[in-house]
Amino acid sequence: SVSNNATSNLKVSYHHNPLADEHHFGATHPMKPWRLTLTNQLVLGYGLHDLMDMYVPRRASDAELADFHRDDYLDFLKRVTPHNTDEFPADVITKYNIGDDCPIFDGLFDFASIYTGASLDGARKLINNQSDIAINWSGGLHHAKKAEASGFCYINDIVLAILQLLRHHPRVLYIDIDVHHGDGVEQAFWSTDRVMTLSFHKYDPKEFFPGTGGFDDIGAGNGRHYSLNVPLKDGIDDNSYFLLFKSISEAVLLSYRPSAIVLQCGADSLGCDRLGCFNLNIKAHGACVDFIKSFGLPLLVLGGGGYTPRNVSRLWAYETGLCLNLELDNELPDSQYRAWWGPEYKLHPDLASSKHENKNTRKHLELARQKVLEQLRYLKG
Ligand code: VJV
Ligand code: CA
Ligand code: ZN
Repeated sequence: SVSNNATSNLKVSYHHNPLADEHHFGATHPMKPWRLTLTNQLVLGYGLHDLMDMYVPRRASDAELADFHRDDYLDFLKRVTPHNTDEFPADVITKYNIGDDCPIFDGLFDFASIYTGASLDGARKLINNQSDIAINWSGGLHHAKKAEASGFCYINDIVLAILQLLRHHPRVLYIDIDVHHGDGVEQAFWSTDRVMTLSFHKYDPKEFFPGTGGFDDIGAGNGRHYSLNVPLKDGIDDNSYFLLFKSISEAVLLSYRPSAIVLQCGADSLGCDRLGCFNLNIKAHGACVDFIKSFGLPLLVLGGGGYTPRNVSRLWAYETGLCLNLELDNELPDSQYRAWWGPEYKLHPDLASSKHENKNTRKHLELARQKVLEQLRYLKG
């Protein structure tokens, strides 16, 4: 069912604790951890598990979480349950931004320590040179702040993984292709030049979450010019996205010269996503991952958003294949969950025919590119 294009001598590791899949944000909440079960079904169905090191990582410890998050916030997350939420003062619930986007659900702290443990495990394998590419589809929760939940994210596994990488790497590049701005990661490294953050996202401060990530979001102090943003409009298509991504990320890699890369692969930038508004097909999203992989640097590949589970699982299985230098067969493998991918049962359905018209003019895209390249002229060293 798979065809090998090149002899892959890359060591790829896959970090997943299936207990993550069992958590529920609420019946109609768009974030569905069981999309990870669908992803794993395809990964196993295509036989990819035989080609990678498969790990079931331990939970992140309290001390590990405290490397970024504030103790009072961690204590709160650890103690709060759907049954005792009322016992906490309303201003505490508000302060930590608990609500419709970030509800209190059963096993919330467990869920957060599980997905974070997997990102930290991936970072460790990269540091020890046991992996060239480490994958954690349950991670990539880029909105969480030091002492606040935000946009379905409670613990920022990305920030914690980058902090680990910084113990061994002088410069880490963070790239975020989720349709939302990677604000939590940007904010955490706002004033350092040891992490460069680059996010591509839909930008409309009044209409689209989180409202940050304009051209002029560039960092401050030592980190000035080390936060890069590519604000986009509705409906961007495969060609314009990939060409823009390629030219910007290539320039960034050549100027910044990181020694490790963290790539957040949010699947909500695909066409037909329940919350997204882009028009990307799986191959174009994957081409971005493949392009970053071609630089041959230690690479931590993370999940993120993605609200149409059948397509999230298609994308992440396909991208797992790309990490292994494989181009997966368009015919989906058999599995007990097969009905989810009907009626076509293909890996590559047409996702571009969605309801979002392309509002990105060539002029806007060229401006976006110019604005980022301009920042690179200021880099030190
Ligand atoms: O747009 C917002 C904030 C509001 C206030 C809260 N209401 C529920 C929605 C509007 C202004 N939040 C965004 C958050 C998006 C988070 C994306 C996360 C990631 O992909 O970047 C990384 C994992 C938003 N968009 C849509 C919703 N919230 C939404 C939340 C719900 C919902 C339907 C839509 C929460 C509960 C339920 N339905 C039942
Ligand atoms: Ca993004
Ligand atoms: Zn998102």
